[in-house]
Amino acid sequence: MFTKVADFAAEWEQESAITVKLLEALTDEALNQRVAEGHWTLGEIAWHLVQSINYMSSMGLSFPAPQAEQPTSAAAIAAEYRAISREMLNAVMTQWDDASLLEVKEIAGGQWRNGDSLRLTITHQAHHRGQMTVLMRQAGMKEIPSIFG
Ligand code: NI
Repeated sequence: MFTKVADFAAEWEQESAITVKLLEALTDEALNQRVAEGHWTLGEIAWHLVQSINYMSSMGLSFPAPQAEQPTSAAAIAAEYRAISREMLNAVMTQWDDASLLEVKEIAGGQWRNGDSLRLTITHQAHHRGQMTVLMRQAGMKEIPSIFG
């Protein structure tokens, strides 16, 4: 978990920049690539990344929500991500201090310290980025940014 806002801020800057790179490489054609019949499309996973950041508002952070509907273009999803990832970071830096990270919130029946939630936000995003790069290959995309080499 994170115990210092500054540590989260530094890591979020790096991690969200990687996600931006990936989302900006997405093509509209690739958005419909599915994991498997009945499972998410690449576009849905990309949009899920935006919405999962918005979920941080349930930890008591206040920042603007993304648009309600999933955008139809890859560029619009990337733009929503760029906005909300910046807004969330700004909210953490201005509305929380290091002590806030130790506060516990009840989420889905579990007890979560805010510092745990911030850590999970980063891990969760990395998990879905991995899915996205596979789907981007399956969609025939040639230009896929390298993530961690
Ligand atoms: Ni998820």
